[in-house]
Amino acid sequence: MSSAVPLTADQIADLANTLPLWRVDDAKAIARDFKFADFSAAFDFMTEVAGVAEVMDHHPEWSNVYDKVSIRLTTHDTGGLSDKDIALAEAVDAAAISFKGH
Ligand code: H2B
Repeated sequence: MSSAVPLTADQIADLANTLPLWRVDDAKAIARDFKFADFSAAFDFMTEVAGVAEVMDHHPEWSNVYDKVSIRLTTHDTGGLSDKDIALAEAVDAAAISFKGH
């Protein structure tokens, strides 16, 4: 598994354009909140993301309350944002499209 490459300051400043659905948390993490039709849909979404995270060997910090899922992405190995957070965020965005009601 390739090691994570930290984002540059320019890449972090450009996240509003490259990942417009995510907010940047103190230049250290990105976060996005989801709302689904019900708990079942939320958990199905989490199951799909969990599979992607395992394949990527890059894992979200997240929480679930009934139909809501909050995801925060940061790279523990580098202590900040890396290319792996962008890749996982893109995969999360793609997974979310297939779920209605968020
Ligand atoms: N996930 C996240 N979010 N950050 C990491 O630094 C990280 C990870 N490192 N998943 C991976 C696992 C590392 O611990 C393993 C050994 O590859």
